[in-house]
Amino acid sequence: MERIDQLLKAKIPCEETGITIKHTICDICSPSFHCGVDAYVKDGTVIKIEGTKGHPMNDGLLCTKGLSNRQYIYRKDRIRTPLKRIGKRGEGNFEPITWDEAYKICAERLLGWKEKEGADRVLFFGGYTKWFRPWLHRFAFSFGTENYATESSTCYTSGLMAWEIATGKPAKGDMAHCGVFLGWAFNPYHSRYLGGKKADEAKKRGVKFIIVDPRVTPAVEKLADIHLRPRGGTDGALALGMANILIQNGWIDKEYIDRYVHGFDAFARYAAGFHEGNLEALTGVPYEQAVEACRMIHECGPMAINESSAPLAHHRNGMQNYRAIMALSAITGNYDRVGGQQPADHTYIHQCSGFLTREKEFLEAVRPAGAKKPVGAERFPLWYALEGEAQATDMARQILEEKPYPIRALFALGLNLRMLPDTEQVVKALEKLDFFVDTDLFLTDAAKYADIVLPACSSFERGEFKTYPGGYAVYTNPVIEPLGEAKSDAQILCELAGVMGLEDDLLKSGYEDSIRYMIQDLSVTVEELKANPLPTLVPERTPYKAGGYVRQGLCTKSGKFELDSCLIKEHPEWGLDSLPTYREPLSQAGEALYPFTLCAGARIPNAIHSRLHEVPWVRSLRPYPTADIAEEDAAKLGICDGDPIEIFTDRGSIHVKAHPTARVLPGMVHMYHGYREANVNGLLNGDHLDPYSGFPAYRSSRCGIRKEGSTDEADS
Ligand SMILES: Nc1nc2c(c(=O)[nH]1)N[C@H]1C(S)=C(S)[C@@H](COP(=O)(O)OP(=O)(O)OC[C@H]3O[C@@H](n4cnc5c(=O)[nH]c(N)nc54)[C@H](O)[C@@H]3O)O[C@H]1N2
Ligand SMILES: Nc1nc2c(c(=O)[nH]1)N[C@H]1C(S)=C(S)[C@@H](COP(=O)(O)OP(=O)(O)OC[C@H]3O[C@@H](n4cnc5c(=O)[nH]c(N)nc54)[C@H](O)[C@@H]3O)O[C@H]1N2
Ligand SMILES: [Mo]
Repeated sequence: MERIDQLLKAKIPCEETGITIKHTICDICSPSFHCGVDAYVKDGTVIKIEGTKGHPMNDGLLCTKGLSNRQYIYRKDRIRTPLKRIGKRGEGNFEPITWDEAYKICAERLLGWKEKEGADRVLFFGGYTKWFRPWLHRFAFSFGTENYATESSTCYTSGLMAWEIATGKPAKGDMAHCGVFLGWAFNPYHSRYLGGKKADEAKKRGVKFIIVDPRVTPAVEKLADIHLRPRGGTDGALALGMANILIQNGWIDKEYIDRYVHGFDAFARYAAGFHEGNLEALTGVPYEQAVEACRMIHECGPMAINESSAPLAHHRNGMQNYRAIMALSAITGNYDRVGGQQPADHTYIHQCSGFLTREKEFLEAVRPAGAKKPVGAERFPLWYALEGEAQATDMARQILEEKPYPIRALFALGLNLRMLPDTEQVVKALEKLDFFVDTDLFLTDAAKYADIVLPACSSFERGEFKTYPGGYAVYTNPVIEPLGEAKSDAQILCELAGVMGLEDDLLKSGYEDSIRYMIQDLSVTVEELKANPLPTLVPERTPYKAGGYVRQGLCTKSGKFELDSCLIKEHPEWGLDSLPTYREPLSQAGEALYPFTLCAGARIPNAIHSRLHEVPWVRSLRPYPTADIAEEDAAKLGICDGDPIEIFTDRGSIHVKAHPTARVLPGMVHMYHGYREANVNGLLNGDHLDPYSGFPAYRSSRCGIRKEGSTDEADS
């Protein structure tokens, strides 16, 4: 045994031990990370993993989640064959069938609805795994519909939309060269450990940090020179107040504004409504502290801002709040400069890697003419105008109400029942469908509602193209055979396209040929990428050129950074504001019964959505679904650490353990999502949505709490 350990340490593949070390990536987080993994394989089984040294992303490191890969890929509930439902929906009774049978049933049912009522009756959905998206999207298009929705209906896209409105492109904060970092909703130590490492380095270099977070987090403790603690979802008011302070004090870049910013005067007039007299009442942040933060922005620039993918967006005014925050970058002249906010095109699946692929062309070449507007397009017109796809938060409603038209079938890859708000409504919708296919690694609760379940394989079992910031691309090789009869999602889609006879030769030619198509403008080939176990630097990468984009004229209607959106102004029928206006996160209704604000979803290091709750190693780090509440609130309600408590809303209640802590603001309850036995999304209202983006207000709902066994209502 000792000898094997030595050999493992020395990384010597040895005939005696029969162990080989192969390189792959961890797909537990998605999509930007995908850390390099060394898999130690013996007799076709992964027996140990380590981070890959020299990998440009993680250079040997892995987080708690990544280190649990072995238990994740060998989870007991892995599906090993295609399954056909023989019991009632949701019961979980299935019989194994062959791939041929499964494909035949899918083809008949999907084509059946297409012939009977049209291709738009089928909705295609992809969960948090993003790697298969171009193929699922192209499949939907070639099938004849724009009804393609993903989990990005609740993640990141809201911020992306805000950038698109303002500048026509995504943007990233240049932490490596900034003087002050505005870490708005920034706690990478729990959500992006590699980002945490970069923040540590910046801190050592002397970068000033302003952290804006209702909680006291590791980022606050390790980094913050100033910690602003707004109540959740009041960020728009705080940002507008800060804009006003910057403007009043002349801490802005007038010349830059005159040249490159559109709508400044209207914005300044609106921001003037957020001032010394109301800022603290609106946000909870003392005015003087906001002034100090603005002074720091003025004195210590350039300023980079955290690009938040979730907590800012998860409020009913989320996208507008985001716009107000990025306005700070424009008025201080920090957009498109070294150490500021830098425009960057997406290379491939939401990653800005510094070179272009033909991902967009891969899709647009087959966009169906004459397709009906997809799910959610009517209700969230700005979403549709900017994203051109279905908004998943409207999926259950449309299935149930059949308005503007019915959805008969759902073809899903990785649908998690507990991702969207109002689980009961989602379940009702799944029950109503005529035909539902789910593809997953595991027999999840959502899969139990499916007619056909298809077994997907993990990143260890497939070859996958991926790009990284800094100009890198990689094409992994499988390190083990797929478990049972599992296949890669892309392979499933390409094969099903063949069985269904879709007129799409490129899709039918398979994943690898599609990648060849998408990287045809690059001088690296699939073969070269596959032969390199580490990511390859792509020669076509182009370095960032400061100021190039603003000087050339932005891809917005005005050609400038739009504080006042021309696009929104052109569409009064949308009923949306062209300025980044502010609205309170919660209405007063229900305050007496539900006096607390529920923030559902701040990341915990050992869980990722629904994926890891069933994985013993990571689960053991926080074994029980636990809610963080303020010590003051706990004391008032007689709640001690570890006490069972009930969190309740007008939708129902869940039972969890209490964790009173000084880290959270009084009046707030923080609870992570995805637990089967304590599903916080079941408590949320499916109509509490941001009208601009369609995003759910996961992070601000009214709730009550009480100690189990107590009969008192929680009136604090
Ligand atoms: N361990 C782990 N890592 C993850 C994930 C996971 O589930 N687990 N999920 C991945 C995904 S899909 C995403 S989108 C990212 C999200 O990544 P992050 O945005 O970093 O995630 P959060 O931890 O939700 O939010 C960051 C901080 O925002 C604060 N916050 C919450 N609400 C508000 C608010 O209204 N205003 C302000 N100013 N701050 C607020 C929280 O207290 C938290 O400290 O994480 C990714 N990484
Ligand atoms: N309350 C609350 N809800 C939230 C959030 C929150 O902050 N609070 N965050 C939202 C955000 S930001 C996000 S990104 C979403 C997360 O979105 P979800 O889609 O809920 O994420 P997961 O649970 O990680 O994954 C979905 C499913 O994909 C399966 N899967 C994993 N790998 C593969 C694969 O390679 N192929 C296939 N076919 N399936 C696979 C998993 O087993 C799982 O069943 O949740 C959103 N929901
Ligand atoms: Mo996300």
